[in-house]
Amino acid sequence: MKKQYLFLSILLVAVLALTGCNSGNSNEEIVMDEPVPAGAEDAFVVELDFTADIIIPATITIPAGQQVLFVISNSDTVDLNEDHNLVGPEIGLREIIVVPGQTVRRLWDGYDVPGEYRVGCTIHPWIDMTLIFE
Ligand SMILES: [Cu+2]
Repeated sequence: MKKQYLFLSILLVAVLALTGCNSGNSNEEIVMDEPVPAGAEDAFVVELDFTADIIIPATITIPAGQQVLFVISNSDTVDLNEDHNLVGPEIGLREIIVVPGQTVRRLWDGYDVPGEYRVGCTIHPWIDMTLIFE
C-alpha cells in the first residue's frame, strides 16, 4: 500500500513538472495578431470577438461540412482582462485560447450534422454563443 502511494506521488510530481514546462513553452509562442494559416483559401470565415460579458455575435450560421477559418479577437483588455477560450465538445471543436488584445486565426474542419450547437468559454461559463450548421 505504501509503495503505491510513493509511486503515485512520484507520478504526480512528474506530471506537474511536465505541464509546467509545456505552459512555459506555449507562453513564448503567443502571436498577438496571427497570420492567416495556409490552406484557408476556401474556408468559411467566422469572425468573433470576446468582450468581458459576451461573444459578438451571439449566433452565426455556417454551411454544414465546410471548413471554417475562425478569426477570434479578445477585446476584453479592461473589465476582466483575462484569457478567453472557445470550446465546443459537442461538435469536436477543441479549445482555442485568446489572450487579452490578441487576434487568432485558426482553421477548423467544421461540422456536418445540421443543427444548433452551443459553444463557449470554459473559463467563464456564462459567456457563450450558438453556431447553426445548415
Ligand atoms: Cu472567457
